[in-house]
Amino acid sequence: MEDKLKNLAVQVKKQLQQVATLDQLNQLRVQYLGKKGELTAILRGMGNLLAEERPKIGTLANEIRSELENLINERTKTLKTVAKELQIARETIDVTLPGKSFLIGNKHPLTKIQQEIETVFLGLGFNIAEGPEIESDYYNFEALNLPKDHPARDMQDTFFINTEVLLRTHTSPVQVRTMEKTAPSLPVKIICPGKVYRRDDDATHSPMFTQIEGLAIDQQITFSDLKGILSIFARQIFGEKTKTRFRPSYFPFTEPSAEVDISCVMCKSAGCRVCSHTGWLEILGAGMVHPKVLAMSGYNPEEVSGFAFGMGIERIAMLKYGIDDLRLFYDNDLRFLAQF
Ligand code: 2NL
Repeated sequence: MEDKLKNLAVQVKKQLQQVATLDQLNQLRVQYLGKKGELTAILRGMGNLLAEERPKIGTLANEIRSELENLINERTKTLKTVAKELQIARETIDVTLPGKSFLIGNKHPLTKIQQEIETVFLGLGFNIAEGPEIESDYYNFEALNLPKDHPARDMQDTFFINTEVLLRTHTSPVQVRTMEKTAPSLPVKIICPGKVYRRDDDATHSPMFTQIEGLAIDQQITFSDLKGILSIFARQIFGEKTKTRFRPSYFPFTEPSAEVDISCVMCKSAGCRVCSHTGWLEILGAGMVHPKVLAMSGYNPEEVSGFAFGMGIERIAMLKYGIDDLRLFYDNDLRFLAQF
């Protein structure tokens, strides 16, 4: 038994010298040390030994086993290093191959237009104000001269959370909050960008859309100031040749009120499908702040006056870029978004 073990060790060491690959080495390991290997088979035969011989043979067998394991492991390491070095030596790097390009993102078209509009008004001395999207009935409606049973509330089909709390239907509540905080100081010159919510859903209406409203309050603010500011805005966003037109309209929070059109950017007023052959495109609503609205927020309508306007950013972006379906802004399809 002892001889058998020693012979086996010699045999393995000899074979180990000749091993050239990791595969061969693994075969050797299985052949001798594996579950069905030769050393394992010898150990199984120990049952037939005399009791007094067993410890000696057992110790020897374990010694040989660990010696062989160590030798095989060492050889594995060496072979792996050699293999790696060979691979590195063979590998050549082609420095003329084009690099891996990766996709650089761009601003969402709505963000882009919003920032362009903000830049125009910042240049005209306005500040940016923000406020909550979940509002009270008071700030969204009451303070804007829209009492509870006012029929004009129907113009804005609203998501109510309960009878007093709702998703804001416009960013006017931010302006009301700003007036409350500022009064009786003057002036107030702010724009309020942000998400608003109305129960609407088709190619030109979304239950969530983005609005920018503007408000200017001071002594002797007139309708001429409104016309001047909005004409500059239209020219800066749609091009220097853009004309503006003010039509009478109605909003409960302004008096008088107007709807503002620009000369059609598609056909330069020649008449086309986009402007329904009128030569004009409606871009926003505006007016002089209603005296009741001024009074409710802490200003004396006998002493101060102001103008206000509101526009949908989606609509401005659709007209500027010639987009016919508003839902494209929210689909997150890169084929659309990467164009801006
Ligand atoms: C539109 C029209 C408008 C206002 C918004 C406003 C705000 C205050 C007081 C008075 Cl605090 N007015 N905002 C005024 C006129 C029109 O929006 O078509 N928006 C999409």
